Amino acid sequence: MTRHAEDLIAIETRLGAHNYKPIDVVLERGSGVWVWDVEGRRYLDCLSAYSAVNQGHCHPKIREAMIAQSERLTLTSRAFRNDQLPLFYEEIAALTGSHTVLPMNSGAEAVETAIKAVRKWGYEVKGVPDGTAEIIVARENFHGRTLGVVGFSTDPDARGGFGPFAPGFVAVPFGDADALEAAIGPSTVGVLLEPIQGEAGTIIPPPGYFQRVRALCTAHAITLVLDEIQTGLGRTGRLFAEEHEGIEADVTLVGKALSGGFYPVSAVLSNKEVLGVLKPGQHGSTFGGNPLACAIARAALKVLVEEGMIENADAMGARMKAGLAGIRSNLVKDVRGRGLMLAVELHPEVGGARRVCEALRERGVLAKDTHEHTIRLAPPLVISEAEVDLAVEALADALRACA
Ligand code: IF1
Repeated sequence: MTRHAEDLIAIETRLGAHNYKPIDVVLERGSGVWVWDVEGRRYLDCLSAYSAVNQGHCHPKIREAMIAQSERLTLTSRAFRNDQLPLFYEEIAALTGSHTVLPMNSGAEAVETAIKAVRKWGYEVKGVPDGTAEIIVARENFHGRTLGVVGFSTDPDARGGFGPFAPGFVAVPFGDADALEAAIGPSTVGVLLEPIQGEAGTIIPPPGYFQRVRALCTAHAITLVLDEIQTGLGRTGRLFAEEHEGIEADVTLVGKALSGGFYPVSAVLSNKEVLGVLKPGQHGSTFGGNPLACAIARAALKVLVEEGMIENADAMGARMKAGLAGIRSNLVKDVRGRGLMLAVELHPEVGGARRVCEALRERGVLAKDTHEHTIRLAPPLVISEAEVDLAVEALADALRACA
């Protein structure tokens, strides 16, 4: 007996914690850029699970790798070695030019790992007095939901009611290199930034910002950590968003699309100096680096590169951005983004991006509002020209309906 959407939603409402307010579409199947709800309606997914399914839903080659590995070995813990982890290391290091890799599961865990490593590096290598390490972050940041991470959020919803929090973080306006410079002190060990702020509304910093941040970090012996959990792995039309800025981070965080959406896999990519401070017993995770995760991540990276998804994101992103910019609607205030990480910001008096997302859903396109006035558009990187045009037309029509 199949259960209807209303029944399933009612169960969720009755039994689940209400820490989300999803659009009321109950999905049961996905393939490439398409997802289907329990009533058999098809939608073009323009969220990609917040960029975790860059490779498209249920990519057959990743699925194959997952099934094959699940028939052999799934979990050993790091008490023993497994035959997939070294190959994952080898392949991700070659692809990204990293010297040391530390595998975790969720994005927030990768962020926590980086904070721990950078602090320890600060004490042991930089020589900062014990217990004083400071990390500079950006206002309106989003790096996950753990206590350590929400402690340096500036979003009242993300942090309100959850304190007390760990000290050692300083928040400065994103995109303002002078403010960042002014915040540097003798105990500054790290700077942690998103290359493009996602949750804040797809905020691209002014040209030259990251070049100055990079130079400041180098001059003051500060570790530059870029959270590429959302922007990385092809989303912006490059392997990493840092390439748009012509800089290289000291530590890069990846997650989400590292598994193509099959399984939580994240990693800290770094030079030897920073991750080198972690010695046996000082950090770990039961599931981090397990053979199933590694086999999935290897396949996810392979298809991303071999199937030209990064180049496609660049080309289709340009097409989509031009299409969005061409929408004639006085509701639209701004269209911005890089590659397939795009956003349409509405004039505040329109009455909310949520309404437009509901109208989009009725037109067979799924997108998510953020910060009330912004609609995020981030389809899987395998999207075609015709599908880009379809999404743009649906948005134009939804905006007409909401006008
Ligand atoms: C949710 C947002 C996106 C991230 C960056 C780390 C993490 C994320 C740059 C943590 C996670 C998510 C989590 C998801 C919503 C989502 C999100 F709207 F909240 F901001 F993508 F835009 N760094 N982002 O974007 O990774 O621990 O979740 O694996 O529902 O909270 P995680």
